[in-house]
Amino acid sequence: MAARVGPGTLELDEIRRFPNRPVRVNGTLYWDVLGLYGNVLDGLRSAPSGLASVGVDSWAVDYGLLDGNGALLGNPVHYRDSRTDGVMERIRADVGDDLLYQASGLQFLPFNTIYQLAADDLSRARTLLLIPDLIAYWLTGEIGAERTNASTTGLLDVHTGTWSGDLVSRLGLPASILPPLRDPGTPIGALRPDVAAETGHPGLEVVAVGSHDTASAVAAVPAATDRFAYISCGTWSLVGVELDAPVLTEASRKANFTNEGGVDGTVRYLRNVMGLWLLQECLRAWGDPDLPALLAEAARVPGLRSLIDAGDPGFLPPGDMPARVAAHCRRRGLPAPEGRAETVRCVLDSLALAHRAAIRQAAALSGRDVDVVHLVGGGSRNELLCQLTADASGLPVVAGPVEATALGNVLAQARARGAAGGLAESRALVAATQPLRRFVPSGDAARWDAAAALLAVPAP
Ligand code: LRH
Repeated sequence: MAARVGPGTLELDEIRRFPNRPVRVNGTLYWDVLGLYGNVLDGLRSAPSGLASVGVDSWAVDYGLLDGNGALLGNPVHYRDSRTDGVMERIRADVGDDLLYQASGLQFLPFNTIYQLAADDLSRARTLLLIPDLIAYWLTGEIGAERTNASTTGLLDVHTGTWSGDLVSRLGLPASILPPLRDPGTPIGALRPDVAAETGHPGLEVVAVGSHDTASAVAAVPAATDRFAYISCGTWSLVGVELDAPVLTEASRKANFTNEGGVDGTVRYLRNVMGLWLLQECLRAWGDPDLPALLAEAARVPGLRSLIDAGDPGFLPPGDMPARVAAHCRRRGLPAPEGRAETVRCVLDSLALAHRAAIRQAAALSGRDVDVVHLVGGGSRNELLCQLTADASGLPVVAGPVEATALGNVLAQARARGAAGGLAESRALVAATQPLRRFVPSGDAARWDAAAALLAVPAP
């Protein structure tokens, strides 16, 4: 994305879009990280000249390891790979939930970096770089760990914002592989001369942004006050509130809420909800049918009939999602969806219910009042999901911007150059310049309450 940012101006121009397809090799699921980097270079090559700076963000938790010469050791493994099966349970039993949560503030997800590292061979590793830091390293030659993304590893101390020596030693990890931390808005370095020559951007500076995509997305939520919940909705739905301080209570730990780092030292207090992954995997299983037509059909199907608990870890790995959705319904004694439209409706109703639960719990556990839900990211294009989320939560949903992550990324760069104001001003700029849609609850609260009560009982 190329952007133009200034007083009253915030424009994005899509330069290059490419798929990010995991590849299974010898039973392990990898990211094609060189393919991604090649596309980044192609994107830069197609970008207009005269850019002020560039920032890198990506999904969280995954990493590459470098050897002593700075070469990549093996291909980064996908967080949905099965190598972490059982690892989190073992570490939780060894170290204790209380210590893990009090130190890192992170929700328990089996793919958090700490559990991946425990399943990895670190014998030749000299440096650990999360994916955006790896791309920034290849672009500039500079090593570092951007803080918002580092907060998703499980190794960052939620109180100090520095690597937790305590956790690192308890887990027997080599502290020396953890790079120096850096904040969004700080310069990383200029493009390496060979990269500059190859892409045609001599001297272009790479600036640290909220390199966790969700941190950038939340920074671009067009909220006018602090009484908002957000749903950063794409492959995942990241649902929560923005706070000044972490919530580390036992109730919060048991509800599996996370305290991730946001830009400007804010806390992203949220839960990972399975998200549109459920739908994406259905579409993949069906050979990628026309989505708008399918959503229109799903909107006409009777709602709240077939329901799943979108938080069930059984939905994490790839593979035949329609069958897993149907089996889950049957286990609950609910009618299994028949056909594609019913399956899509089941997924979206269930996601809306998971959104509702996370919004209400985030508000209750943090004490933050919420009077509006901002749904940003690709999912904000899905009108049916936006309406169902308004209906389920009983709150107005403001949908958009679709490209919240890219906007948060460029706003962090603009702020570093004095071309944009602080978080509140940046949000006002997003609200004033980006197309947004408002969905109001349709007043069917009793049906949603009944459905929520039904799902509150765990599936057998
Ligand atoms: C969303 C996201 C999310 C993480 C997951 C691994 O893209 O970064 O915040 O939990 O990917």
